[in-house]
Amino acid sequence: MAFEDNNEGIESYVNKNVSQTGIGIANLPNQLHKIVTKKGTDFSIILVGESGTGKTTFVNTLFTTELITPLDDSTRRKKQCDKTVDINIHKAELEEKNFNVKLNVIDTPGFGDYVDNNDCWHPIVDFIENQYEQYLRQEQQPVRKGLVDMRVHACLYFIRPNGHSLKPLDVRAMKAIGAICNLIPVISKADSMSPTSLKLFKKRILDTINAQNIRIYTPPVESEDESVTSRNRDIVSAMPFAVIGSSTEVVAPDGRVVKGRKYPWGIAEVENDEHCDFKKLRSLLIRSHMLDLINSTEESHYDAYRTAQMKVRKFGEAKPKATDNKVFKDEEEALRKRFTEKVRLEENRFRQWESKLIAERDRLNKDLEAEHNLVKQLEAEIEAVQTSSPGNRFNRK
Ligand SMILES: Nc1nc2c(ncn2[C@@H]2O[C@H](COP(=O)(O)OP(=O)(O)OP(=O)(O)O)[C@@H](O)[C@H]2O)c(=O)[nH]1
Ligand SMILES: [Mg+2]
Repeated sequence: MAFEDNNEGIESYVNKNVSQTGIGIANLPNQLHKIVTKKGTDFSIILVGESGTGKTTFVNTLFTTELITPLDDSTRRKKQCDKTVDINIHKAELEEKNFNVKLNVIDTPGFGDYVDNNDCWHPIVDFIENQYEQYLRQEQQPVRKGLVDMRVHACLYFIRPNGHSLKPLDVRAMKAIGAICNLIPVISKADSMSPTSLKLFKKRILDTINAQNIRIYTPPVESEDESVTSRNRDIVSAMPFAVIGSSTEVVAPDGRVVKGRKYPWGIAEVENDEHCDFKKLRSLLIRSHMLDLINSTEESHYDAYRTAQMKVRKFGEAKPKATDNKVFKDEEEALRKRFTEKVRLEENRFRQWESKLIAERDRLNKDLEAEHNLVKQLEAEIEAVQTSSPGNRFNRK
């Protein structure tokens, strides 16, 4: 049965039997002491990274099926006018040797595509927190059977293989996302770099991650089994994972048919540890550390969210809107006070100015009246002088 993808929201589950060789989820019951095999588990991965970094190709390679339809390269950047990051959820139910995984792959096309990418990771952070919130609300219901668990267990952050280091956008987005879920940095298109420059690039990225205090997922290494410990060491030492994505089969010089990319100079193999870390990342995600990703989400990230919410909310109370936020309210109140104070001061200044003007007008009016009276008086005097004068021709008869 073919997978469907849905650009508008959640779609119904599609049953899928993974290819005969399988992808390794059958190993999960060995790790899962707590999760009942029959019930299976929910597992959600979010893909973040700039357009064209190879997110879709990687996921389709990982699950050996076209889980997400890739965009046409010629139209990839045409949706820049939308100005928002899309959140597309692709659901699939994977079955392998009677073990079920309800897989949710959350794709985020549009990330970092615009001229102004300020805060473009906010919808992603909101999405992750909303899943915690929805789970929290369900947990608080009297009947908790059939909980829908869409909590994100891993965020694969795709880094463009530019050879320098993380871009400021990457640093800010990774900081915000790493603080709330298991962040796994991934260098895409490893075949576009030489082994030496890839090594240097990885080092620079790790240095930036440390310098900027970005929290990334660090898988537990120690185990009672020495071979497991050594495999885990191998996985950790490869971080940040450099991957090659390709669902195409090519023929290697020695005749093997492998997943890879064919170049005039040779073949870049997906599942070859000499060429990239695909196998290590796949192992971490769906073979060796799926349980740890699920547990750390539950015990660390979700628990931190739950604790933070319980400090500011009563039991069963809805999550406050951004505008109900106490900090926001305090700021609004302070702003209102400042505004009122400013208006009051301006009003006072205006009133003083007005009364000054009135006083000045009154003073001028009084002066005018006095001048007017003086003129009248002088006129009367002139008239008196004229009538009483002997030379006045009107007095001669
Ligand atoms: N050389 C090389 N090209 C790759 C690799 N992975 C993907 N590509 C190519 O890169 C282009 C983009 O790949 P997508 O998987 O569609 O990228 P995306 O990150 O999903 O892009 P958006 O959906 O636009 O966000 C395609 O032409 C792929 O064939 C890789 O490992 N190496
Ligand atoms: Mg894509």
